[in-house]
Amino acid sequence: MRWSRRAFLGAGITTLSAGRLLATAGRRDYLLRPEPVVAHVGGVEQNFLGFNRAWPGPELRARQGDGLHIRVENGLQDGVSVHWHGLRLPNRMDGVNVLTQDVIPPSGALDYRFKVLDAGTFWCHWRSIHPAQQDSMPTSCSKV
Ligand SMILES: [Cu+2]
Repeated sequence: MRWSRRAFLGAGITTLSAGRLLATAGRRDYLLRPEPVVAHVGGVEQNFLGFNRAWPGPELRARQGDGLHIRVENGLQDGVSVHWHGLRLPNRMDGVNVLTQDVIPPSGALDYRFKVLDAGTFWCHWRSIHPAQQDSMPTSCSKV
């Protein structure tokens, strides 16, 4: 099922703020918007690949056994996907563009849905269709 923004909100899920946890027992819903971010690290202004206007990106929390639903809205001018590191999840949700999924086109969205099988701290990052952009800017996103 493809979710439009209207349908997503109409389903009774209210976005409190971008990237903030929307609590429902046994299910965690998040909204991520990949975007370039300028941040200061060690007093130096640098370009990063962030989420929701932040670097590092928001912490996504879930309990082992929870279902995670992460809607990714692409506001970039390029296709994008989100790659999850260390999480056991369906291959089609792994976010390696072209290899395990198609990119999310500009202005498009994709719902990543998977069950959290493992406890721990993991990270994710967005992948652009332009490898040079990925290589030049650190990315972030985390889940505990
Ligand atoms: Cu990766």
